[in-house]
Amino acid sequence: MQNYSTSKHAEQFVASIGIPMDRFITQRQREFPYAKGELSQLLRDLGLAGKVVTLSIAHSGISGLEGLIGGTNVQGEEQQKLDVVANIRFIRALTKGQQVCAVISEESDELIDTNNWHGRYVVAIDPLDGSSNIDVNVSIGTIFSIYRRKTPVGTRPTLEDALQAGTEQVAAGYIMYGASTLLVYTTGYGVNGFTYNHTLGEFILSHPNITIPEDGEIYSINEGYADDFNDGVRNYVRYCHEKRFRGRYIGSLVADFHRNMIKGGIFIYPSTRQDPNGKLRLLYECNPMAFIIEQAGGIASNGIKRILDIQPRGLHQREPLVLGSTNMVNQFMDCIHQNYAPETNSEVEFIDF
Ligand code: P6P
Repeated sequence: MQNYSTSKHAEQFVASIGIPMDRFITQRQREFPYAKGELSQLLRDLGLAGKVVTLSIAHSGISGLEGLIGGTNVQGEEQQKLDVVANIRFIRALTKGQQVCAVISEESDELIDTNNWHGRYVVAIDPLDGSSNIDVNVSIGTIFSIYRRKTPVGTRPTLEDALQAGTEQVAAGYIMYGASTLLVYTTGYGVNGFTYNHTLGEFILSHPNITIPEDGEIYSINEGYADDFNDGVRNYVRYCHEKRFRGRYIGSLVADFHRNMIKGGIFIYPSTRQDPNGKLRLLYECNPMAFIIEQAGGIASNGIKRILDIQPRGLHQREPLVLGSTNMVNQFMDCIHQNYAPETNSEVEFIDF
């Protein structure tokens, strides 16, 4: 995967604010000589589902869609009514679009076969991340990751199509449902953000070629788990206190991530007593956010490995996650490694940070 985010190539494609996402995608079709428009269609399908979910969220308080549905998902997490609605909407949009042969969803235990066996793509998705914040009107989001299938077109999709390293992503993005609905995505040629115009019913380019400041003063970590932190994490948090950095933690990954990418900052979800491998899922949370942050000029790691280099072992595999401004992540890694003796633990997949 080529990283064009900081190259001249990406700057050549900085389009003008105000153009519709459809025209932006078409203009950049030239970046994908191998594609015949399927990826563009796939991005439009995701945008369509995002428009529908925007309406569901906006009216949830008056349409009885707030609150718990009374069940749990495969993760054992309580499902909000809107979790289920969003899952249905995105799977239906991807299925009808016919570009996707399989979906990995936070809300579904197994790989979802869309019966589009001629579809050339696979999508990993968290249909509505941070949904526990719906009832208190905090920004939440959809996170997606797009891969080309590995198995032959026309055959049944398998786990080989799903368990691909993050470096194999052809696109990744999120839709944040907040003060405005914002769709941010990358295809490996920089990061661009589109604001939903309800009147036109279109996503309009509002944040061309997003780059993260290499330094920042915002740190995002749930200090409620401080007693679980190892010495390295504890030392870094102490460093942030000494520097009088600003603690900002909403408990909604998309919102914390987006703010830190725009302003500069670091997001950390370490291993905790409850989640020894970290809470966030590799395929549909860590990988897409890692692809985006690298394309914006930042870093994403699990404490020892680049997130995008991790070979997944399971659909819902969790990883510790640290990502954000280069200088801040490097300072964090210094704290972690000062408390780590690689020669005694070199075979581990990640530092238990
Ligand atoms: P905690 C939401 O449930 C989520 O998956 C992410 O959006 C968020 O960053 C994280 O969990 C918050 O977890 O344990 O701090 O409440």
